[in-house]
Amino acid sequence: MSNELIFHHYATSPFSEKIRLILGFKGVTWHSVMVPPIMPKPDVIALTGGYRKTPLLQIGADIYCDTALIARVIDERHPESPLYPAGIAGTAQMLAQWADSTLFWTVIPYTTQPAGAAVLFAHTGPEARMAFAADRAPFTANMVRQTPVDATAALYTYLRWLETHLADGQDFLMSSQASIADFSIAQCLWYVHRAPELAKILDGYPKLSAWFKRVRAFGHGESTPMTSTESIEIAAKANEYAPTEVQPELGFAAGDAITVMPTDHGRDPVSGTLVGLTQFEVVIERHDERAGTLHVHFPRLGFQIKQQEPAE
Ligand SMILES: N[C@@H](CCC(=O)N[C@@H](CS)C(=O)NCC(=O)O)C(=O)O
Repeated sequence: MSNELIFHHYATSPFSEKIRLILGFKGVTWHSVMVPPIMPKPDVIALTGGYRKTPLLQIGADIYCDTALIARVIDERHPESPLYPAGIAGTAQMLAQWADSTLFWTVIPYTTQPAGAAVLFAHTGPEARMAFAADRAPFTANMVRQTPVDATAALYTYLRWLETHLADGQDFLMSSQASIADFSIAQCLWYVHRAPELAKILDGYPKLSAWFKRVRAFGHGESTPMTSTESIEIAAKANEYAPTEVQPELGFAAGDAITVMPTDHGRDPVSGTLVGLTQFEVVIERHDERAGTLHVHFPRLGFQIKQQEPAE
C-alpha cells in the first residue's frame, strides 16, 4: 500500500484534470482522495505543512506538490508511453509551461465571467459563492487578472495559434504520440467546456476540437476511493522515503532549516529541514502529529527557497 499512488484532488480542478488524464493515458490504477476546493483543508495541510494548492500526489510518506513534478514522478514510475519523448521533450515542456501559466490564467477569467459563473456555481447558493470568492482573493492577490474582454481577445489569439499548429494533421500537439504539452493544454480547454455557452468559442477550431476529443478519450485510469483520514494513516505508517540527495554548491546544505514557497499564486510558505536539493527538485522533511514524518517534494522551478528566519 505505501508504494501505491494516492491522488488528492477535486472534480472541478483543471490542474487535477491534467493529472487524471495522464493517469488515464498511462493506464494507471490509483487511489482517489477528494479534497475541499477552499480553505480550511486540515488534512491537506497535515500532509504538506502549508501548501494548499490542488492537486497533490502521495506515495506513502512522500508528498509531491505541483503538477510539473507530479507528472514527472508518474512518468518515472510508468515509463511506457513517455510524457517527455526523446527529441521533442524540450519543446513539449516549454509548451506545457506556457499552458499552465499564460493559457490557464486566460481561461480562468474567460470562463468565470458572469455568463460562465452562473453555470459553474449553479448548484451552490450565494453563501458558497461568496466563500469561494473570499478564498480565492488572497490566493491571487499578487496578480493582475485579465478582464473578461481581455481574456476573450487573448483566447481567440491562442486558439488560432493552436489550430494553426495542428494544421499538419498530427494526432497530438508534438507528434503522433501524446506528450506533457497535450495534457497541460487539454486541462485549459476542459475548463472552458464546463460552461457550455462560453465553450462555443471552440467551435470555430475543428482540428483543435478533434484533438481535444482524442485527449479526453484517454479517460482517467482506474481509481478506488480513499478517505483523507486513511491517506494520513498510510503516511504515518510508512517507514521509507524516495531516495534524495542535497547536491553541493546550490546555496543550501543538508539539514538547513528552510522555507519553500511558490512564486506565482497561492504563496504559502512551507517550513522544514532540507533533505533533497537538485536543480530540479527541493525536498523538505517535516513532522505532523497525525501524519508522522513526511518528505514534501516541490519542483525547483517556480519555488523560492529561503533559510528560515530565526525565532524572535
Ligand atoms: N502550479 C500548480 C498550480 C495548481 C493550482 O493553482 N491549482 C488550483 C486548482 S486547479 C488551486 O490550487 N486552487 C486553489 C485550491 O485548490 O485551494 C500546479 O501545477 O499544480
